[in-house]
Parts: sequence; structure tokens; C-alpha cells
Amino acid sequence: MNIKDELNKLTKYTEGLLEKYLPSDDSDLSMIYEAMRYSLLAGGKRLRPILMLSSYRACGGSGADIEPFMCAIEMIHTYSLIHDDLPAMDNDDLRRGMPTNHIKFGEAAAILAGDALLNKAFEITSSAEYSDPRRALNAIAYLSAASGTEGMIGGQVLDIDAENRNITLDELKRIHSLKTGALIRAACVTGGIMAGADETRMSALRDYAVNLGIAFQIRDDILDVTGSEAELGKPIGSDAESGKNTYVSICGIERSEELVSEYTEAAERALATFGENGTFLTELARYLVKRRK
Ligand code: GRG
Repeated sequence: MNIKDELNKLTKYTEGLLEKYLPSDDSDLSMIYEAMRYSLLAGGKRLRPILMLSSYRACGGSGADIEPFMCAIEMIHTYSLIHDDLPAMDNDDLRRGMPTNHIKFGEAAAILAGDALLNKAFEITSSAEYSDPRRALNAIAYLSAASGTEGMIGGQVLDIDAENRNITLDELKRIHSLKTGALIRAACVTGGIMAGADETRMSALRDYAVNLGIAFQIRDDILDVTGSEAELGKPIGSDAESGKNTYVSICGIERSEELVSEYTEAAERALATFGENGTFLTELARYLVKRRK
């Protein structure tokens, strides 16, 4: 399998769905739709929808039931990026290689565009037709909890609280398990839920996602030091500048690189129960270790 070709194919598929679920609007509300679409369609790796679809397929899922969820998770992720870039949070000017939402549309519009993307995510998942609506309800419950105080928002709260003071590696792990890890877990777990996976597979997906999420975050911390603005599409060095604790600041680059490999190997091991059906998820984990953006 050529992972790059496969990822390009899945990215295009995801972007076609995003276009379908968030078309442009020419009413008197066109401005807010433009602001939502600006960030949602600005590129990005589409990692979460791709993970979700691949987990769904690995568990034998097929058909369109997963599509609203693929869009929803990317909308939630995009809303978190828009809000994270705001002056009240990270105050960043560049994201996905473009001016951030508030730079382009103003702060009020950026706040509303983020809010609207979050609401749209749950509107589309709760109003679609499904072959098994009970699975969809469970997936909505999981996704909403993962996005909230017990997940991504909780992680952001702890992260802000930890700025400009030294924390332990365990505290850092907890922050990232919520801030970055919760949505990555939700991608894999909702894929499994929508495919009707049994508990063995659900547990394997969870295990894979937990380890992949940590590896992904450590790689992100490394790239903030060793990457380039051109490749990443966002400023580098911003973690150190804003006094953030990162794997690099706590463990150093060399140990952080080792940790990425260790967590990636643990993610791969978790997939043993899938046999050949886990090939793509395995390849994806290996690809992410080396990512430059
Ligand atoms: C403000 C509600 C709220 C939450 C903020 C997730 C988050 C919490 C903030 C986003 C900023 C950030 C650096 C999060 C860490 C997770 C991470 C590495 C996000 C970037 O995800 P990628 O690399 O981005 O998948 P693309 O652009 O490729 O989709």
C-alpha cells in the first residue's frame, strides 16, 4: 500500500463531504458561512475523519452512516483551532498556512464561526438517517463528551492553568490526553461504535488511539522546535514563547523522539486483533512518526 496515495484519496473524499455538509450560502447570513468555510476548507491533514473512517472499515463498517460523523469531528476540531488562535487564548496570526479566522473576519465573527461549527457538528449527526440509529446516538454521546469538559475543553483549561509554572511529566500527559487525545480517541471509538464493533475491538481501538494520540502530540511539540513555518503553516517556537510546558521542554528533543517511537510501537501492537484489517491504521501510525506538518 502506498500510504501517501491512500491519504490523498481519503483527504479528497473527506473534503467532498465537508463541502456537501457545509455548502456556501448567499442569504443575509452569508458572512458567517464564509467564515466557517474559510477555516474548515483551509486544508489540514484531516487526520480525525481519516482515523474514524479507517477504524470503521477495520471493524467491517461500510456505507455512508459514518459520513456525518467524519464531518462533525473535523468541524469540532476546526472550531477548537479557531478559538485557540484568538487573542484571549494563543493569539496566533497564521493557521493552515493562512491568516487565522479572527485576522481575516474579526474577533466577533471568529467566535461565532467556531460556535456555529460546533453546533453544526451536532445538527448534522443528529438529523441524518442511519441504518442503526441507536449506534448513532451512542456515537453522538461519545463525541460530545470527548469535546467537552471531560475531554478537549478540560484539557485546554488545565493547559491554560499550567502556563508559566513547571509541571511534571504526568501532569503534562493528563493535559494532552484530554486536549489532543480525547478527539483522537473519539475518532477511533465512534468509528468502532458506528460499525457495531464488539468489546475486544473497541478496546483495541481505544488502546491504539491513546498511544497514537500521545505520539502525535509529542511529534507536534518536536515540530514546534524543529519544523518550519512554511511546512507547518503556523508559526514555530510559539510554545516556548508563551511559556508552555511541552514534552521537549520537560524531556529534551532526543528523549521526545524516543518516546514518539515507543508510543507508536505500542499503538501498532494494540492492533494485533485486527490482523490484515489493521494494516492501514498501522501504516498511518508509522507515517505520523515522520510527519513534517
Ligand atoms: C479552544 C475549545 C478550545 C479548545 C482548544 C485542541 C485545542 C484545545 C486547541 C488546538 C491547538 C492545539 C495546538 C492543540 C493540540 C492538538 C493539535 C496538535 C492540533 C493540531 O491538529 P492537526 O495537526 O491540525 O491535526 P490540522 O491543521 O492538520 O488539522
